[in-house]
Amino acid sequence: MVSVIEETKEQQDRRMAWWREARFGMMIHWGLYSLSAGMWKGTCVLGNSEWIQQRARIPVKEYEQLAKEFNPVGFNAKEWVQVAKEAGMKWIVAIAKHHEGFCMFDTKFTDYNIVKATPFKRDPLKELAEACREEGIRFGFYYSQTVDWHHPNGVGNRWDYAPAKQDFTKYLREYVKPQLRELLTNYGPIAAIWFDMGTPTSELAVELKQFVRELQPNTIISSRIAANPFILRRYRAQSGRDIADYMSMGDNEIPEERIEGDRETPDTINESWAYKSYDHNWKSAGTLVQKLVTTISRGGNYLLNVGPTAEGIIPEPCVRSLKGVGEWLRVNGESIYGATASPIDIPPATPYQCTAKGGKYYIHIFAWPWDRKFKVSSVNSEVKRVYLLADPNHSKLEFNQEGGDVVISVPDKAPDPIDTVVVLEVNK
Ligand code: JFZ
Repeated sequence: MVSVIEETKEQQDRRMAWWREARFGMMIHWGLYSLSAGMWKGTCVLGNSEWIQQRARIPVKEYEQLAKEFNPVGFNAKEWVQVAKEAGMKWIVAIAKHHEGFCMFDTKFTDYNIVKATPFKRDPLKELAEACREEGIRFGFYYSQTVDWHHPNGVGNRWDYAPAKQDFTKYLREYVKPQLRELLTNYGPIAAIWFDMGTPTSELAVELKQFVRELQPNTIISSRIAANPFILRRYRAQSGRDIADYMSMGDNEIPEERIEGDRETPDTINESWAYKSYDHNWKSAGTLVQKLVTTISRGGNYLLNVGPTAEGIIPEPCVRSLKGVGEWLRVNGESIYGATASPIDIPPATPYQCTAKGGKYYIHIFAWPWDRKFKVSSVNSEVKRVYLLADPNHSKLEFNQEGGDVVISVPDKAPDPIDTVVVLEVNK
């Protein structure tokens, strides 16, 4: 049994402080699958486009040919970081290696990488890490530590390799760990590592965590280092929470109610993580703001994904929606950054959410009352003052509190139809 570097709660709280303040981050799914974009030999392949090799059982020899065509001349790390910054996002998690096994960084441990195998010959992870540092955005990466459809000892490719002949421990110790040493040595401070789909044994998961801690003690690790959400769901197996720094929800999963502890919801803007040429089901800025607020109101961070094209362009509908989220956050960011889960009970399907910080309850109104009277229930503190967050003068709104019910006199029209924030200053 590998011994783990023990850490006190105070030490972990110090390490998690930026993450608990940040609340809203960007994930970037980009790889050879961005070139196939959900199509193979002219046929649509259903599901997440980053899963196309598995969905279409594409032999490695065939799939590898994509690298020869991958040349994202439109890629500009500064522009991507600017999109995140203007959206109000505080950290970026970019794909280093996804299940396809193709490495989006310069590595000595395989030639199946963007510098050696493509006409592009640049290291986008290096450029993104640099651009993030310049803009004060924290940088992290996604690394598929178990599922690898290219590597002979990786998990998941049963159409080229016979599982019985595969040696996962050899793959982890002679390939994964050496690559993690490159990633945790050559790209500056790594704020977070997003492992995925779990590690076959908790011993190996602990070994991996120990290895990361030795190289970068402050890096934040998600529960998908140990837990495979699919298996987790079926067998209620160990959650990986004890090995990791926070619990990763399932994809696009926002909990129905408030849950204690550090957790994160990864979400897509359309219905695929990677670029999918025919998936135009883009979420609007309004929908994204309400999902962000609801996630935080229930105790989580919101990690929102973009899937750039093979040319290196973030699709315009994504940029537009993210711009709208940024505009809302420039007015209402106080109710999000560093805010905690709702201190008041909010039954599901209630047209408002609540976040809290420093003796203030931020009531996020998604549906404005027709009668200028807005009621908030289960307010478990005495309310001293009520005002609109967007009102620079914070002029007080009339209200009446009877027990836990607070009825507020609000303006005729909603100052913000997406989410108007009314602040309740309460006695602690
Ligand atoms: C995984 C990846 O397979 C997928 O390609 C993407 O990278 C996503 C962020 O993570 O997919 C999952 C992982 C977990 C669940 C669903 C999809 N889950 O818990 O339901």
